[in-house]
Amino acid sequence: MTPIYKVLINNNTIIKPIWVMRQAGRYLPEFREIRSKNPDFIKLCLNEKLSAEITLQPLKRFDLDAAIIFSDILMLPYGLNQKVEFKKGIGPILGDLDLDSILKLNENNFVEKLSPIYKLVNLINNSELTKNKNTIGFVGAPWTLLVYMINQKSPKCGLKNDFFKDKNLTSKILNIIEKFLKVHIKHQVKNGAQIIQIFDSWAGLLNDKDLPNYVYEPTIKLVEYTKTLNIPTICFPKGIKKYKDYCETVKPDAICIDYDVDPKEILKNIKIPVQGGMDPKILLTDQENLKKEAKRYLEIFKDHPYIFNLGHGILPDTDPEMMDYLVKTVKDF
Ligand code: 1CP
Repeated sequence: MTPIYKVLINNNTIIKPIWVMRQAGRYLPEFREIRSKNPDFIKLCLNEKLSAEITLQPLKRFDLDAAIIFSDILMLPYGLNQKVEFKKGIGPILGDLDLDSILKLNENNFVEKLSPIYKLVNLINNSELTKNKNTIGFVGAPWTLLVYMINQKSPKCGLKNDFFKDKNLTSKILNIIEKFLKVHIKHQVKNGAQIIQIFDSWAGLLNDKDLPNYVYEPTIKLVEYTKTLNIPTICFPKGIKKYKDYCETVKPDAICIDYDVDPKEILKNIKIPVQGGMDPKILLTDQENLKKEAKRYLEIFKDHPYIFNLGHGILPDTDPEMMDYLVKTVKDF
């Protein structure tokens, strides 16, 4: 059994496996090299050979316990025929949403459009580099995808004023998102994804009273669906305050925590395996500080099933040497 499965399935508290969100990405010069020759990010995600190479880049450098497929949560709206572009310095820009055409879309067209992603999962799962390691597939949570699809750009500067105006429209879109997320999960699993992480990067935009409707209920359906495939889920509801409530309601196999939550509170209140937490900015400081912070998390979760990770994606300015030092620190613990 892989180290991460030991934690997720057997609740092993002795080993502390590690993988890092955005481990394949802009902090690696070998990634930037491929990226500079491939200005169209969506096309890059649909090139399974290059995506596989990118996915495996961090595994060639560091002793990580999982590969997370190089893809994006916004491949879902792309698969639903909403235009998605990534603009340098701005981020994602999405086209207008055509509900009628989305309602007419069938599963086969969607799977056909995203088929390179499923081929990518297969390539990763069959690589020598992922032996005794897990292949992690992922999706955006329904709420976070709804945010991008309706807002049409990053909500970094807030949501459109009329975001919640048409409740009928939001509920219809949520249903469509949920339906196709299940399809997307099914095909990743069919091709060898052994864990599904659900990224709810914008859960923190909601008031507590709106969490059940937009976050809990739609996510429960995905977690339950993934359970029927015998695959564990890790949920990352970034920015929420009520992690205990979330875990008791959504019941994922593990919870990924962000850097704003107090890990001691989590330890006290949460029974399921925990992942992540350390602030990615720590990797921009020095080795001594990095070791101290990494050990703080490892000490706190010493007797709890814990997968080491950061509290959000590794930052593009990170020195790969610091990542190396982090992985070694965790492995030596
Ligand atoms: O070179 C570039 O400019 C591309 C940057 C980039 C990368 C490396 C984007 C654009 N996506 C990715 C890959 C990616 N996205 C992965 C790869 C696997 C890995 O972790 O190594 C994953 C898991 C994602 C997931 C993702 N995409 C999330 C959820 C996690 C998170 O960071 O909160 C989100 C919100 C996105 C949307 C997105 N894609 C890209 C950007 C810059 C963004 C965020 C835009 C915003 O600020 O709203």
